[in-house]
Amino acid sequence: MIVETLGAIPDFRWGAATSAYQVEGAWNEGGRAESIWDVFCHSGRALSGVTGDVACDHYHNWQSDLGLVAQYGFNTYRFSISWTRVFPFVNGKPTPNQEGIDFYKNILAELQSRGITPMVTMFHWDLPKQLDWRSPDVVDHFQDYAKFLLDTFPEVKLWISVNEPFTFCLLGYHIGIHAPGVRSPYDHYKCGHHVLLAHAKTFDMFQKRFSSESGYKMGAVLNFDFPQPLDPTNPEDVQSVQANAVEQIGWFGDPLFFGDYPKELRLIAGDNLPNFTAAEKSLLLSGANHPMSFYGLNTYSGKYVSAPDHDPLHPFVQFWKDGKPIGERFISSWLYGVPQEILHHLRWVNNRYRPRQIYITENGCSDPGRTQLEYTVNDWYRIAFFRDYLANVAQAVKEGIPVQGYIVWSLMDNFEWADGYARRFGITYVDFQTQKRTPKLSAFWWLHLNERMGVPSPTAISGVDAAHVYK
Ligand code: PNW
Repeated sequence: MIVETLGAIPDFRWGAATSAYQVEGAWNEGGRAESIWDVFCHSGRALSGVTGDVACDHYHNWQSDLGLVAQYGFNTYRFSISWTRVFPFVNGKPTPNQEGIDFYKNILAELQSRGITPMVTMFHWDLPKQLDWRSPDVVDHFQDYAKFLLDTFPEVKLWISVNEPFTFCLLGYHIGIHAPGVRSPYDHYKCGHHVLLAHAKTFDMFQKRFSSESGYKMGAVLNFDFPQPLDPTNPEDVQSVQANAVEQIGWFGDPLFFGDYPKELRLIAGDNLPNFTAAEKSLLLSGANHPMSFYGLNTYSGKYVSAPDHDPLHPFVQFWKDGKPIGERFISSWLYGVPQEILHHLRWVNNRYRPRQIYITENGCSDPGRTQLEYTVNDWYRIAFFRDYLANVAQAVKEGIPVQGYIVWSLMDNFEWADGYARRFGITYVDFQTQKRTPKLSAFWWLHLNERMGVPSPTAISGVDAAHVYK
């Protein structure tokens, strides 16, 4: 069903993803300035005090890393641009940095020569250390940066404004386990407010510049792990599923598609949830209910929700029931494989917002246990994860949901934020001592699937072709 259904969709994007801070390293090379993640890690706040200073050293290995994308048969590569590499603050003023620009120009040229479409994220969490998402001036800074990117990289047609605001606002400004490490009761709402305005202003600028026929598209990436009611016969537990989706997806989706926050979120957050001015509301609505060319959907796990206090608005989240986990357990504490959640998730987003198109911009898993090479390269569990999630994506497509792409997280093992290097999401194993890359079994599976799917084979250059990975 996967091949018949998804393989039949014209111009479907099959890809693998990375993000700048997680793979590049070279934190102080080529005129790159510091981001909030440099500051956070240098103060020892990621797991075991590790940093992204070197990570996968992709800054020096980019060419062979792009070779992997081609070898695995993908037609799309999703990556992010490091804001502080291309547009750092110099003497207090954001200034283009030619060396940084050249780094991405080379990547884009290589992708083009291999026939791989770039999908570029403007912001994947590495904010310049001079900025703070709680402060209103970040909105104009983001827009200036976005305009600079559109001017500088006209060869990129698929853009993502922001990646997972739910995660970086919550973990960065409320729970404090991500940069900038702020622990506060309500600051995540300020962060979210400015992210929403930053996307809306940027998309408005984008739409005025590129007609919908031009092939240029911009989306925002929202993430959620769709729950099941702990007790499906209890109406309050059932209601808490809806409440949880509204509070997490609706926090961002409702202002963008409907012009304001969901009323449920206001009930929870009260005056701590900022208000949009009339001008901001009309900006939000100026997209005529289409505030993005595509909805970028990231998803990983399942979970149970319940309303033990008879209050579905404050659901209780758990992963176990009757002594059994909800799905296959992975080493990331929040990750349980529940393939049908992606179908429920897609249905919910499609019913509520009717986006023009949906790209699954991230889906994947870490390992169930041991992370040594001998064990993890035989990642049959990752193959099963992809297979079962994709079957549910195919079902969504059969139901008429406009899914237009599926991007694997991740092309290779990398710096997994607060979890450092102890969680490996790659389809390529990375030895962080030697920087050697080893394709995992799942990479071979993807090559096979991409071939069966009829994904046009990306051009092999430098004498490297798909057969190379079998050696
Ligand atoms: C996403 N959580 O992050 C990001 O977009 C990626 O950069 C990341 O590597 C990937 O998912 C895997 O984690 C998340 O704690 C980070 O629930 C943490 C959480 C969720 C998503």
